[in-house]
Amino acid sequence: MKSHLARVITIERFILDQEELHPEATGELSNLLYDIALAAKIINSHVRMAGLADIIGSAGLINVQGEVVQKLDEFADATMQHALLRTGRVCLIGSEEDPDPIPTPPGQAAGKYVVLYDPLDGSSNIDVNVSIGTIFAVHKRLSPDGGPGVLSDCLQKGRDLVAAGYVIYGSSTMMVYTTGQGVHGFTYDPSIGEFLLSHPSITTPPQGRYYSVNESNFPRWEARVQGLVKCYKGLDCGFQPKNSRYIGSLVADFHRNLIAGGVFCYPADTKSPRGKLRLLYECAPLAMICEHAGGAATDGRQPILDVAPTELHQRSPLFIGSRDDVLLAQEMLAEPA
Ligand code: P6P
Repeated sequence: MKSHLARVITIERFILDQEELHPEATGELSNLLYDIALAAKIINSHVRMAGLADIIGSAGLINVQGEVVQKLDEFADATMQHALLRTGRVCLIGSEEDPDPIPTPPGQAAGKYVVLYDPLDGSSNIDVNVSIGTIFAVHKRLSPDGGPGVLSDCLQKGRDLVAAGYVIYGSSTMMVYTTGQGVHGFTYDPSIGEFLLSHPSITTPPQGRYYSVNESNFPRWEARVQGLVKCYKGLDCGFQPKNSRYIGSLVADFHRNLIAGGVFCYPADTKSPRGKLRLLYECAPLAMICEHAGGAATDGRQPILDVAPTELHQRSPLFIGSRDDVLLAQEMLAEPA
């Protein structure tokens, strides 16, 4: 029977094909992306078991599993560390779970990359079976090769990222990444343990169907933000009303808007004056992906990718998604208060 299947391309094959477009490439970034894909497979296997851990644990079959579930985000962090620190490809990693950057272990050569990540964002949603995600950002080190990485290697603008991506553990598990050559999505096939190319060259619609924001924060927003959200609702501005979709898990909200079109907002408010989300390993990598898919991302004053970081865990307001919807935010928030 003639197969109508398109050519099956694994993420490893795709990364290699992309590398061949760059004769100057050494293959180190390719190997780093493999390392992250492997970590994603391991994290995925534990996320998928999370719901069963109590049952298995109570049967005494896998006590460790139960412990893993209580601390699944710590497990994800440890998995990313094990996948990255002993490869000779990174000199430093920065994790949402750790107050300071983590250097390569003694005796391990320090590589030329820095990886910043949130190992399991939205982990508070695990117990209610809501999609969660891993987000990662890759910079080239600025400090001299061979020596230990330093904090300033982490504090680089998103515009200088060499790669960014996320894994969404949803109805299926997907890995989406960019190295600046388009945004590509891979769906995990557990029967063969491979991420298969399912969404080549993702582009996001210039205007979105959805707006995503935690409306309970409305009283704490400044008036311009309140006005912007009313516009998204089709009030006061004559714009087509958007549907509200808010999952409360950044990667899930971002991914839906990337594919279907939409804008996600986490503004600053009186409780979180610099916003809630983290610049280096949440806002910046998603902003790189979004811009390379034709979208945009701002903190309300400037593009997220142009923000100069000063702290590893600094927060930022975030408006990200379909280009026209984000540009409206930039226009309305730039107006005098
Ligand atoms: P709120 C999850 O805790 C998270 O960090 C993001 O994944 C999500 O977008 C945001 O917080 C939700 O925050 O205040 O609306 O519950």
